Amino acid sequence: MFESLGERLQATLADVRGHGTLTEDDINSAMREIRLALLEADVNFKVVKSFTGAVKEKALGAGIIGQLNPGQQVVKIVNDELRELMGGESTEFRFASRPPTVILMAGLQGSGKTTATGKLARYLREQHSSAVAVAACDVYRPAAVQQLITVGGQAGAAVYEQGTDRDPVKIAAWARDRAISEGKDVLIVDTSGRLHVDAELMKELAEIRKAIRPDAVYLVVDAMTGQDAVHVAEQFAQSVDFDGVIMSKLDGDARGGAALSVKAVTGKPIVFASTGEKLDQFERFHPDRMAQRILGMGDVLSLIERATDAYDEQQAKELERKFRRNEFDLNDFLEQLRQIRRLGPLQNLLSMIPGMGKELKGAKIDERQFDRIQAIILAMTPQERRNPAIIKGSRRLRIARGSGTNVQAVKALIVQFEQMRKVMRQVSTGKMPDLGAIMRQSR
Ligand SMILES: Nc1nc2c(ncn2[C@@H]2O[C@H](COP(=O)(O)OP(=O)(O)O)[C@@H](O)[C@H]2O)c(=O)[nH]1
Ligand SMILES: [Mg+2]
Repeated sequence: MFESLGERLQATLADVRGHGTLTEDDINSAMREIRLALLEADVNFKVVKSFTGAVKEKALGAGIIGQLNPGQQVVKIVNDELRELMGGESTEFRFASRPPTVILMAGLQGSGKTTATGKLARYLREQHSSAVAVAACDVYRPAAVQQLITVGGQAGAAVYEQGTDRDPVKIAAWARDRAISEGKDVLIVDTSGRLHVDAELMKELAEIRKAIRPDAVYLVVDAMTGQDAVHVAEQFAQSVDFDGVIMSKLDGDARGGAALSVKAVTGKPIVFASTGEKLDQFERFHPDRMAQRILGMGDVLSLIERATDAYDEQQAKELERKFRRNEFDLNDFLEQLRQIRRLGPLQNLLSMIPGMGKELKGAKIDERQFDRIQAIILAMTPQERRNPAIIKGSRRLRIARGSGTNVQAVKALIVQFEQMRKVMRQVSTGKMPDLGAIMRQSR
């Protein structure tokens, strides 16, 4: 996301940073570059104007002309202004004082509402252990109900639906009562969209809103539509109104304009960002980290947060103990693999590390290799996983068949696992492994 905007801004700022001293002309020409980069990223032109105006004013006002290291100060000013542009502070998901917290999803058809409903349900279950229900109020397309049943199920949410023959306002009210009686923490109401903002859609949303009195209305907008997304948000803000934006499809070739303009134009913050079709490609939106990401400072904070989610200290200690006693087995290994995968696609993970983004753009990580390893381990008996040394001839063949791989792959996995175990054991007992010997072995 934001690749070309990021590259252009980074190039401009690298240029500014390279100057020992800065003249007003230097700043003017940097502002021109920044303005072009933002316009090209489809940022609203009024927003661009006020943005570059603010940066310039601060840069000149900071008295940096002629000073040492003025370039870095400009980078900081741009970073701070980008953050403010996107709303400054990140917006918390707020629970109602009395459950269920009711969320109403709104947005045009295809904006990503149903997907975001599933993602938000999953997020709340994972991050807050919430009992979540989702309600199917898009009754205009039979496939929409089915889609919510699918994603809701994947997200581990209860799906409240009454098919397509009922008034969506009635379904919403029914779902709310049911969420209360079933003691749910959160109810997320998925609604139908239209291809364009129209009076009928607004009326229906207003009626649903009146019937269920949601604690928050989230507008889902498609980042790939750039300025159109912002325009849609503006229209919603004027009629139904909403509390926050879920920016979808920030992956792919989203140029960033929508994400950068929507707060300034509508006054509503982006609460969540959706970055792919999979349910776990969803995160809280942090303006500060997003600014750093655009400027290529790497989203280190985001990375750390995700890493600690999936891996707690307790487990680390337990692991170390196992290594020391040589009790680490293939079950533990499988768990480790799952932990890594829970962090999301490796490609995403790597792009968050500062300086890595560009270099890895061309590289493809073969995620299927992980699937193969998992499949092999899963095809083993518990006994074999505890003690892979017993896996010989016929067992190897059975595992290869069971996992849809071949004997070589099974063999290689076991050899590599044994080597890793040996190294980890030496490390954890304080003995330095003989790396040279390991390299020779694995050739
Ligand atoms: N690449 C990408 N696709 C998405 C994202 N969110 C939704 N989609 C896709 O966009 C299409 C429309 O999404 P859907 O949730 O059905 O939109 P709705 O009509 O608003 O409910 C589907 O094909 C989704 O898989 C996202 O963050 N990234
Ligand atoms: Mg839908």
